[in-house]
Amino acid sequence: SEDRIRYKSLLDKVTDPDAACQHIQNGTNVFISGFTAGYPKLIPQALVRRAKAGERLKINLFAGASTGDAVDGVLAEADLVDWRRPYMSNRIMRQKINQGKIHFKDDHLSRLSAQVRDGNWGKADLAVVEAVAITKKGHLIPTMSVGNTPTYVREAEKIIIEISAEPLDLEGVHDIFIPEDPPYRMPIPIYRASDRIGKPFIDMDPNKVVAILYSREEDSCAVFNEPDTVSQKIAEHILDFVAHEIDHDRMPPSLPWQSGVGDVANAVLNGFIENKFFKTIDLYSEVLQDAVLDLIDLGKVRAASGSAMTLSHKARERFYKELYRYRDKIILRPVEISNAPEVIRRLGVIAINTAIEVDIYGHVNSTHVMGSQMMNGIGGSGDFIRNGGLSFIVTPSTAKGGKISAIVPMVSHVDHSEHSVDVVVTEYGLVDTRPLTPRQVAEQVIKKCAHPDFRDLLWDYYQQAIRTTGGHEPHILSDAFAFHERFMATGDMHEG
Ligand code: 0RQ
Repeated sequence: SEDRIRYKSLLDKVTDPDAACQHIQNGTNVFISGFTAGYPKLIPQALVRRAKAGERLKINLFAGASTGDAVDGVLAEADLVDWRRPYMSNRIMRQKINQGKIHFKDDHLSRLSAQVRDGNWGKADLAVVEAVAITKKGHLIPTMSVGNTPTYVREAEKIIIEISAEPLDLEGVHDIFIPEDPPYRMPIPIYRASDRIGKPFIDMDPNKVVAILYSREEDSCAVFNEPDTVSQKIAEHILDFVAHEIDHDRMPPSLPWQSGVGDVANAVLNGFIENKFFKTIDLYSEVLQDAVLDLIDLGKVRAASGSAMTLSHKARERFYKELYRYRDKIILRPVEISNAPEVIRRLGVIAINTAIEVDIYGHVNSTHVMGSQMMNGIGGSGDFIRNGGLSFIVTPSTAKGGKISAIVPMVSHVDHSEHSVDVVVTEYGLVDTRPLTPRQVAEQVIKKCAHPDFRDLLWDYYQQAIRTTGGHEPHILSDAFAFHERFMATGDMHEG
């Protein structure tokens, strides 16, 4: 245990979860580590035990982004959460947010740490963080994510640490840098995805530590499916397009890539494996998934920068076994750095993010099903789409077994606008909107991206809008949501 807690005087803070959990009361603002991975697991379980024993309490829960069922799932189920920020992706939590039982506000992930430092989220009562070790000087070595943890640890009045059994070799993977706050902010000095600008640990005042727990719990990350044909086709369109642009000297060959969450994102990265055109790539992304390890093994990755690693169980074992080899290539940063608009713009990141629906003019809904029901949140998609050098929006052309068209006349909720989106892609094809007027975008998106089943309906709407209303982006306001209304009435966006 002394190789994990090297700051000796903290050894007597080691306790059990139920005792540590007493630092949480009704209304406590709890700021946890975790960004798809690296979240605390013992304290949430202890809270659930208290709820089950009949105690009535609710906390305000702030993380880096989504966490596992072991946090968001169990806490939501036990009605322990009043407020939750930011991004989440748990089914039960989503239900309670949509019922108005959990308060949720969706923020751009890049902005959170600064907002917390400003005090906009309320007092940072307690940070609960997972770490592989506490250094001799009392600093923290995080686990598989960084997220907002550096700021949470700096701002919190009290700190509880869950010491994980993950390999100590993780030391050196992280690059921790907290920028100054405006108006005194200096440039964030990242000029290449591979640049390291900070320290390999999170600065911590050991006097704030109130409890330390030993944990053998593991992250349970969403397992990504093997790419299906739809995802593979979308990935092919993207790689062919970028190769073509590079070939025609319209972009440099070395821009770093960001690939969002989910199956399409993984398929794009898998696409590099066989691809002959792209020899080596840089990743300046948010979450690094399984495919990154394959690409490193093939010598195809120069640097992979992100805020977290979301690995399947199998990939995680492989990563841990040969960390000494992967460690040189992988850099985990605070999310305010991985997603920093300044850096994304400077590096000219090629950004690939998934939409729920896209409209004929290229506006994007990433978050709300049928305009009302929160799915997960905007996450980092806005950070990357708005600031990337080339921004792809991808979606399968249909959802729910073909009953829903992901290309609609007007999006029922807007997260990203036509001004930020460069290229729209489905399995049927791709439209580069940059040289086109909105009317040209509409024509091409309907012809190339929409599912053949929905092309006539979309075309009729568009033609009628031109005839009746006209304008720069013709719309018939009373008809713009007919697709959605039909689905809500009949369970199908097709007509009759
Ligand atoms: O629901 O499983 O209940 O059927 O949405 O859809 O197709 O599994 O795709 O997992 O990639 O999620 C946009 C939600 C896509 C995600 C979204 C339903 C569909 C299914 C999931 P079911 P898929 P994905 C930051 C990256 C925002 C944040 C972001 C997301 C479920 O990618 O949250 O980009 N993005 N972060 O059936 C109704 C439609 C639908 C629909 C899909 N049109 N109508 N339901 N669904 N389309 C940057 C990083 O670097 C990480």
